[in-house]
Amino acid sequence: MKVTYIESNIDSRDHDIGIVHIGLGAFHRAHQAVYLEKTLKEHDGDWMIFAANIRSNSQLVQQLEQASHRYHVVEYSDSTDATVREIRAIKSSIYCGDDVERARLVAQMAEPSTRIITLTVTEKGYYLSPSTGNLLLEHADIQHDLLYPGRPKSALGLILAALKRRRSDGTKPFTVLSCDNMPHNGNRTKRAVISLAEANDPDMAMWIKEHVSFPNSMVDRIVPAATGDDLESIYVDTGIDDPSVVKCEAFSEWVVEDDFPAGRPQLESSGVLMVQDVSLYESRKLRMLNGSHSLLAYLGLHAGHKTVAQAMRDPDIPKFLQRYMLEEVAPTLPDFSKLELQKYCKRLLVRFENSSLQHQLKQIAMDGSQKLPQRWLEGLVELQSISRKAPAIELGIAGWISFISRAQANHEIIDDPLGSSLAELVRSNSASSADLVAACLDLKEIFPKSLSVQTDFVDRLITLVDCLRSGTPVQQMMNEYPGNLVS
Ligand code: CS2
Repeated sequence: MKVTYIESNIDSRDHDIGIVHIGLGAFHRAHQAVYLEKTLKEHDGDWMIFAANIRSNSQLVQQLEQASHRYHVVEYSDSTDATVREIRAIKSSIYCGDDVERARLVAQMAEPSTRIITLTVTEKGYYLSPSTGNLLLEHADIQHDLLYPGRPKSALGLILAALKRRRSDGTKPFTVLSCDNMPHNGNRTKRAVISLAEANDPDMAMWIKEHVSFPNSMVDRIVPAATGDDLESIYVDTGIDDPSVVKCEAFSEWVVEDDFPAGRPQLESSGVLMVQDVSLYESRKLRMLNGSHSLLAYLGLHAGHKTVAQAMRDPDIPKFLQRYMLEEVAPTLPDFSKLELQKYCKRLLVRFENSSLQHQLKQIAMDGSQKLPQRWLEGLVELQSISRKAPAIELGIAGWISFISRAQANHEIIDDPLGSSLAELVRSNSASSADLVAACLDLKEIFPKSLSVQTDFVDRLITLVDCLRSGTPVQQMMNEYPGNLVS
């Protein structure tokens, strides 16, 4: 393997903290922190990161502390080339396992020098109904933050507490930048924070509406969760022995709406695209990349594959993905030319083939209830409104239904915030595919009502679920559907 090593030249004594990040996972370390690393290499400025984990992983924080927050990102172009980057953009980190640590985090967020809060808390960390985008006021974590606004646990509650502090201190608000895979992620975060405030402090809600900016952004880099085996193979490939190392693909993209009243780092210099409106980039990425990923996950697992690259070696799968992207996503993206989308699709297929990543399909299959609406369902409704068929999306939905049904039958935990209700739903309806499909489509949190009343659509889904559950090879279904299998 040809390895290129890029050293960091950041001296943390030269830069103060300007960004508080919540969600110190692999994605943050391999995406935003790399952009900041590149920016700080070229420009002065107090834009180092204070990174917090509010859910899990005290071990990572300890490891980073022991290494003075120096870690490595290994970018694999393919199986022959890798670039190792030394990263020092994170100045400090915290694991918020209790109220004392959370108070420390809020204090850092309330510091006048903190001008941006960034988030990678995954879709479920926003406590929004995936289908309507409304705040889940009944959720236990939100109930907790409503009852104890001075001791919040959720990212939303922490942001609200810090904004209140800044307001009463007379400090200008920070900008809140969501870096999660949701459509209009900034607007959604704004709605979530304002809804939380409205529930017990309407005046504060109004203040946020008027004064706080929540730009939308599109983030893209494939960063699989690292396992023990990965650490071993990274060591073999690159000689890097670092417990906090992250591996990812070479490709990276970040498109951000340029609305940072409190100031921002010169992110353009590191390749970030600063734009007025991110929505085009966002739908293309969510539907083409993430939509294909979810197809790979549910149908690839069904076909017996474990990783994305393995599934891509199954000749029927890339052909099917290409059809999905060009025939079922492209018509919903009229602002891009056919050629642009063909190129984007081709590039994605190459990215998925990267066998060094060992990207587990199981990881992508997680949290389906949070992902399906923006990846497939919004597009599906748009296709239906222009009378276009969506066989790949329909097979994908059937794949998800059979995935949860298989998991329940095998007594596996369905890794999803709705996991226990999904398991219960499968338990009560598994005798008949028709009942199972009806009960799934009835899940208002996920599926728009318009779907469950279309008898043709429902019938096709029942047939597909039946075939998957009775062992019809998924490759055969990809090739036959919609031609022969159902009319
Ligand atoms: C993946 C994403 O796990 C998933 O759901 O689809 O994490 C994907 O790898 C990234 O969005 C790529 O930018």
